[in-house]
Amino acid sequence: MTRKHWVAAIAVTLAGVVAPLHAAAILPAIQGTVSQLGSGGVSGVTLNLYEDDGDGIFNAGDTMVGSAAVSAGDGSYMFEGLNGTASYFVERPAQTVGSIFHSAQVSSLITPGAPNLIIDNFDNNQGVTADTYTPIATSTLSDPLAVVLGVERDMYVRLVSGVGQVGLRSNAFGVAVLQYDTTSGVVGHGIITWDGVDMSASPTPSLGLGNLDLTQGGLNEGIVFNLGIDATGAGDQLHFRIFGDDASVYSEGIVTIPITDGTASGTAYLPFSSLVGPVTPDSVNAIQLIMGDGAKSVDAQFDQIGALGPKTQNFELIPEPASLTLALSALLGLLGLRRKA
Ligand SMILES: [Ca+2]
Ligand SMILES: [Ca+2]
Ligand SMILES: [Ca+2]
Repeated sequence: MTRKHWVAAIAVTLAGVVAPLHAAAILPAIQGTVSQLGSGGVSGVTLNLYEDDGDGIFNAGDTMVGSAAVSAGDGSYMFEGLNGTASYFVERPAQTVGSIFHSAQVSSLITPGAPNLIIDNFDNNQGVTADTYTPIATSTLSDPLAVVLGVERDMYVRLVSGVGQVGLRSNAFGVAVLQYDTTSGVVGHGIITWDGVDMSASPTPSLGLGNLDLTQGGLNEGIVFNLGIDATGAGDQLHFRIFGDDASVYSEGIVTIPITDGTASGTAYLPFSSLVGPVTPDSVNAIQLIMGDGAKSVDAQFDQIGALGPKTQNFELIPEPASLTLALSALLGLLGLRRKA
């Protein structure tokens, strides 16, 4: 084994060190730990965050975001409240730590708004329309090839008042979004349910998600929505519900839909800590998204919905060549002794 291989082997082992748990981050977030070969977390290390200019490469076009972070006593750091549609690099600039100089290290491209667990990305065709003559309409679609939690998406729409239509359509124009709209003067109500394969779009969900852990063992701390509504729907809210072992008991969080040109170009985050009710996100058997109460002539779009947590980026301080040679000499010396034994 060459010297280089020894260094690689040691680095791989230490990269498996898990970052300590923190208080819930303001999502989207990037967190991690700065550690050193042979010891634990290192405090006082400066880290910079750069937003990529869109080429995916760390270069002069990228913009430093905010002020630098400094690793805490346990070596941890965090950048939070980031832009969910942007991608970033974390740079540990060249600096002297203790009495040892370390040249710069830069992370790979990180997209902190990307979900770890996708509930739905609405990339298959499904649609349902209620009108004055048929005020309630439903649709249920099982699709093992689609990215839909529990394989099946159930749609329910109801025309509450007015003369016209209420519709829910997924991937209607060859664009992988969910479209919710009501015609002029119509108040409507829409419910999307993910409750496993029950072939029923009843507003009362079945409980078929198999005690799903939306947190993925603590990795995720909330739900990310990519969505938007046009100005006539200003103030319209989305209700997100999770159910456990009882179809009449849920926890709920409310998201105000960002105003866009009506496309899903906005983002919103719902921390699990803001859900109100007895159902916890680590054991979920049904999920519902409820929209449309109140506003008239709504034109809203929803893109990917999923669970996310802070992305982790750890740094390991590697000794510079002068001190590296010393460390390797010591290691190879040990190896030599072992071989003789
Ligand atoms: Ca760049
Ligand atoms: Ca279902
Ligand atoms: Ca159902």
